[in-house]
Formats: sequence, structure tokens, C-alpha cells
Amino acid sequence: MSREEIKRALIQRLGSRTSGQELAKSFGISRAAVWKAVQSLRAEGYEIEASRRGYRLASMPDLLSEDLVKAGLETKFVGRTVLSYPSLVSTNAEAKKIAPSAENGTVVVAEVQTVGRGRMERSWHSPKGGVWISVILKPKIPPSLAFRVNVAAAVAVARALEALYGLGVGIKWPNDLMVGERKVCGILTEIGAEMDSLYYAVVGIGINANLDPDSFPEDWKATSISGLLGRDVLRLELVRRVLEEVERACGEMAASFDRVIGEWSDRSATLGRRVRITTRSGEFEGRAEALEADGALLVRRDDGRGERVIAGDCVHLRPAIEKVEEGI
Ligand code: BT5
Repeated sequence: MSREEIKRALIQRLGSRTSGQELAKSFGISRAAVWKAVQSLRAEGYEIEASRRGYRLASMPDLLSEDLVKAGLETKFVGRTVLSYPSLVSTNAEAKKIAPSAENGTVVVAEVQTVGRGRMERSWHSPKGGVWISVILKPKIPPSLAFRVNVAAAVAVARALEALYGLGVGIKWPNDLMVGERKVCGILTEIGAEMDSLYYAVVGIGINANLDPDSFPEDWKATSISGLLGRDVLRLELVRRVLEEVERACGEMAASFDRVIGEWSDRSATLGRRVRITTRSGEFEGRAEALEADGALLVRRDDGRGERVIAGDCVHLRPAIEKVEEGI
């Protein structure tokens, strides 16, 4: 049995108190080897009580290690390989580096990113406590349809946040997940392609999980899951669920993209709203009408002209529903 296997088996067995002798016997190793494994788990932050009656696991660190992410993950290909780092410049940068030779579904995760990336060369604040992951996907689609991966990822993360925490999550075009008017997650999809073949898509997902909502500058209009729920969440559970939903959405993307776009539209916090769009060629205002089949946002200008926006930024100008406060 390797050291890692012993550790994994220990984690599974230590929920209730188990004697060192029993553990040694069931793993076919010496009691000294059990003790060593316990010590190395402690060094990783596991709290293990030891008494004359045996060992018991009192608490686990919420670390996104390869073993822990993979344990109990119910997927076929997403997360079959997990590369976990205490710190990286950016999980997307690392994923792009390894993508050409990586298997479909490889996941790169870091506890901290030193230069996390947003879209258009912007930076993404990525301290300890968040979920910073990149998934390498190799769908058999032409590069012109690569935007579908981004749409599917947004739907996937929205489903995960809703299922785990009951949060009502809206998708702000193109890639922000919002609770109310505040952003809890950003997605950055980057691709490697030639004219007619997509080699890979790297889907970078940044979720403000256990972060102090007051630590963000006000003009970011950001918040965190812990801020919304008033408690920290188990990031491991969140990562596993996100990966499961990403795999599911990939399957749906291949089978019926209309359905995925339908769900994106139903969840959209942008459609039906008055928006200000900024693109490389300028700025304009109008009403967001639809997400088109090629990923463009259709915006109706005030003079009635429809404008298709492929890439750009979008500011919501007015709440979708005017709330009427009623007196008693
Ligand atoms: C995004 O960009 O929303 C995409 C963010 C993707 C981050 C993930 S983390 C894992 C992977 N590895 C990476 O290096 N990146 C991906 P954008 O829409 O451009 O938003 C960036 C802007 O949001 C910044 O200019 C700030 O104003 C603001 N911002 C920065 N950090 C934030 C945070 N943690 N939460 C909310 N807003 C943030």
C-alpha cells in the first residue's frame, strides 16, 4: 500500500474511533506505519485525536487537493486528472501550457492565484478562500462554436450554486454569475485553435466562495457565497458539484445546444434590460433582447436598429423589475 493509499483509507476509516492495531491489520502494515500516516495527515491540517482507544478524525482541512477533489466525484471525464497547487500565477495560464497534451477534462486548481486573469487583460483578485479552477475541454466542434463552452459553463455553475445553496443566480452577459446585482463568479474561456479545428478550450472559473464581501472595492459590485449565506461553505463540495455540472452541461451542449441557450436565457439577468455596451469600436445604449445562436447578444438601440454584440462589456442600467413598496 502506498503512503497516499494509506492516507485515503485512514480518512475513510477514522470517522469513528479505530484502534491502531485494527488499522494496521486491515491495511496489512505495521502500527508504526499507521502512526506515520497519521502524522503526515496532521501535518496537512487534519485534526486526528489519539487516545488509548485509538484514533478519530475530528476535522478535515478544506483543501482542494487532488485526492480530496477526486474522492466521490461522479464524473466520467471531467476531473479524471486533477492538478492541484497551493499557488499559481493563473490556473488558466497553467492549463493553456499543458492543454495540447492533456486529456479531455483535466482540471487545474490553485488555492491562490498571484496574477489571476479576467477578460481583456483585466486582473482577477484570487486570495485564499475562493475557488479558482480551470477545466481543459476538447469538444469536437469548430472554433466558430467555441462560445458554446462558455455558455454551458455559466449554466453549469449557476446550477451548482442553486442546488447547493439555494441561491437565485442570474447570468449577466457574457459571463458573470450574479446574485441580485452583485457578482459571485466570473468565467474566462480561452481557446487553442486553427482555422477549422478547435484543439482545446480552457474554461477558467473563479468563484468567490469564502471571502469577506467587504474586501472587494465597492465599484466591483462583488460579493461572496459566505457573505450571502452568513457562513463558510465546504469548497470541496462546491468544486465537485461544479465539475459534475460542467460535465453534464457538456453532454447537453453536444446533444441539444438550443436547450442550453434556452436555460441561459431563462437565467439571464441581462435580457429585457436596458444596457450600456462598450466594444472596441465604441459605446452605445439599448435594450438587450436575445442571445443569438452564435453567442451574440442582440441589443435594440433607441432608434430601433438591432445591434449584434460578439465581444464587449455590458452594464445594466436599470433594475429589470421596478419594485413597488406598499404601505400598510
Ligand atoms: C471575469 O473577467 O469575470 C473572468 C474571471 C475569471 C477568473 C478565473 S479564476 C480561474 C481562472 N484562472 C484565471 O486566471 N482566471 C480564471 P471580467 O469580466 O473581465 O472581470 C474582471 C473585473 O472584475 C476586474 O477588472 C475587477 O473590476 C473585477 N474583479 C476582480 N476580481 C474580482 C473578484 N474576485 N470578484 C468579483 N469581481 C472581481
